[in-house]
Amino acid sequence: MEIKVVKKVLAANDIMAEKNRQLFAEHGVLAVNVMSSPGSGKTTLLEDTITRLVPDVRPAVVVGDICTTNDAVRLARSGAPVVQINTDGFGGDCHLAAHVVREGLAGIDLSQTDLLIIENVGNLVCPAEFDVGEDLRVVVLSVTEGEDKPLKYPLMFRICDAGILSKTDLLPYLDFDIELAAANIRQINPAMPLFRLSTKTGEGMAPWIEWIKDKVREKRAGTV
Ligand SMILES: Nc1nc2c(ncn2[C@@H]2O[C@H](COP(=O)(O)OP(=O)(O)OP(=O)(O)O)[C@@H](O)[C@H]2O)c(=O)[nH]1
Ligand SMILES: [Mg+2]
Repeated sequence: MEIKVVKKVLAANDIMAEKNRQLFAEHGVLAVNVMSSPGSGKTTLLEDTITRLVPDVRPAVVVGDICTTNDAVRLARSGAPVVQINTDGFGGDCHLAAHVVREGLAGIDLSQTDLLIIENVGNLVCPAEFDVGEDLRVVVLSVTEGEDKPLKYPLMFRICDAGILSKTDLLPYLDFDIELAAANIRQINPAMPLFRLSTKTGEGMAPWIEWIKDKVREKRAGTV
């Protein structure tokens, strides 16, 4: 009985995700869902990414957290339109569901947007299970989290289209084996492009920015 209820929830989510996907397609907007554990550096990466993309690309952000508008305040400094979603009001969900993203979209003019970034709630498990209608999924793993996380939380790494190994400036101070982490990710998802970067030093940011710009171009051309 309980399984039926869960299936029903996921089926309802999939229907709304498809509606979101259609909306993004109508506007030629590339939607990217950025996911990770809490604190791996999503917002910091997005602040830097937006600054580097403007004015070639017009980004907007829907950001999910259980509580606070901290991330929206940080992201809004870039000048991009930002909508904060707090899941605290409806049970403190540990992920963004498709209908929740849809509500957030009411605050964004998609006709003036090329790239919609969805910063999901910090969690390496639940967000992987909810399609929100995105074109691409990106997982961020920081070098302070341990090389084994892709093996322990494989679904997230399996469903993503790109991976980011963040905070590489900290490597000299840690025992983290970045080659082992990359190999573990490849074990789960052999074809996934991997970007190693630090927002603190800017090292490794350029290939990531080029990748995103290429995807925006592909979306405009209708090939994503
Ligand atoms: N050394 C270093 N610290 C970083 C880097 N990127 C982010 N941080 C720090 O990591 C901490 C968490 O960064 P956030 O960007 O807030 O992480 P987040 O993934 O958005 O966190 P949640 O939204 O709460 O899940 C902050 O103190 C950042 O300054 C980096 O490249 N190097
Ligand atoms: Mg954040």
